Amino acid sequence: MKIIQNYIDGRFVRGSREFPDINPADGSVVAQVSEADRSQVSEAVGAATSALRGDWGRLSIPKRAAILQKIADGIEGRFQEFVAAEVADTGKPVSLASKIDIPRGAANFRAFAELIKTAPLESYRTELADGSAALNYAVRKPLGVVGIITPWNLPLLLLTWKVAPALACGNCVVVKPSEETPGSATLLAEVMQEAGVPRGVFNLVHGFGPDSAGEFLTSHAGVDGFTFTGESSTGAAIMRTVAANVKPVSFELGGKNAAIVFADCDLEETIVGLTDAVFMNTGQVCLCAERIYVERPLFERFVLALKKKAEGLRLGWPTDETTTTGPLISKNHREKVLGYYGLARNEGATIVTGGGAPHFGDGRDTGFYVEPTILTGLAESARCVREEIFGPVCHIAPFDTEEEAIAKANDTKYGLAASVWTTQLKRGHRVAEQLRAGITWVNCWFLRDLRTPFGGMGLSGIGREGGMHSLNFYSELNNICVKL
Ligand code: NAD
Ligand code: 6OD
Repeated sequence: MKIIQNYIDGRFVRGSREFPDINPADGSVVAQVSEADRSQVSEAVGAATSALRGDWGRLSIPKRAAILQKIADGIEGRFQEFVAAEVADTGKPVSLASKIDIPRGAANFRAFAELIKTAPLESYRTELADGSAALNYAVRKPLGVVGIITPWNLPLLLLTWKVAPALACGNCVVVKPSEETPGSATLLAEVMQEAGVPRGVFNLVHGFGPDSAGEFLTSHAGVDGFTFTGESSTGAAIMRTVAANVKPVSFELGGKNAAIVFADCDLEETIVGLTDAVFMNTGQVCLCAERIYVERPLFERFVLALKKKAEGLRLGWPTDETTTTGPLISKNHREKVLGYYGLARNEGATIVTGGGAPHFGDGRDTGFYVEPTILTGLAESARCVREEIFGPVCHIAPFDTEEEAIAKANDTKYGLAASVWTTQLKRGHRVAEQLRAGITWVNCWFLRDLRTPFGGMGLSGIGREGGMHSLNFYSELNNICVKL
């Protein structure tokens, strides 16, 4: 059986224990994963620290950018291997991994290779009372050793979203991917080696969170800053741990995202967009819309149209090109999502479609599939309307006024993403500005420009990444003041 190893100081190494990497499509074991113990995590931090003191931190920006481009070339050169690793670990359809996950893995490196070359820095001429002056200017230094902890839903996309800007800024990293999805991160380590990234610059440790590689990393005083994507409750736990060493954090956390659909929308475009927004990646994208508010005159038509789309999704083997919807990530997550389907019934929901688990009569029955599900009729106070489910499910409710829709959309402790669907230009802008979300899309969803700020309010996160926001998080800006 294949052993997925850690990558520390430029070498692939076994850990002290192994755990299985499970294929969610049928529950089979893909590989054994070597779990890094506390001393190996420490070794990884030590290797990163030495590399930082070596040439990497001082490498010129054009040279660093060229290495980032080589990493992107490496991902593209081994595209099918990355797709296969992602599909085996997550169960996501091969079409999705090929269209979104792996291309974005390469694009993240290309984007930050370009951005770092043109990143502006502040400077001020300061006029003094005696008629003389001083020149203040900022210089960008690496933050240092960066700890990167990522989830399972978009493994390569989310990991490279952090590794690329961190390396662009001259940092060295210790990365801990989700225990559910170790494959693409390990392939990336191979690409790093092939691209000539010096040893110690990129280190990879496998394992779990508490009392494992995740916590060993966050409690290590030698790490200069942490960036994390995952559940809000995990973010809170990490924050408690890193507080002991007073380290900066950047957190991209959960969401309970709303979509507002006005009766004047282009219905066909809206249904296509929201089918993606609800069901893409089996609803396991932090930006997915789990609450849809539809203006009353359109409500019945909208529900029927989305139902038709949901029932047209093809739940299949992830490796089948025609599959649109794969399994959930794990047995535990399937139990959680099915638990919410049961709760929705108890809370008085009408199940418009779905609400259970499919039966295939083949190997997929030992996988972690659930039915795409649409709910209506719940009170805004229902747990299914308030809590992040992270599955292929949404609740649709009618509204009568713009103000009511905005108030309902904003009535959440989260604040990650929202979307507005209307053909009235002014209304689109007006509503978008009032929504409490890190990103609001108008007549689209998950359309990304990597230069823009990305992050969440409230329980959805701390800080912003993307473009200059990433470069600033992964840098220390030193101000130099010269008396002229
Ligand atoms: P998770 O929080 O369970 O795990 C994420 C990572 O944290 C994993 O690598 C895990 O091993 C590690 N971890 C867990 N406990 C830890 C601890 N105490 N110390 C250190 N590390 C620890 O999240 P998940 O289930 O993998 O992902 C799903 C969640 O992620 C959802 O809530 C989703 O909304 C969120 N998410 C948010 C974004 C965003 O950009 N805002 C993107 C993707 C996913
Ligand atoms: O597109 C991105 O940069 C990003 N961070 C997406 C997050 C998706 C959450 O599952």
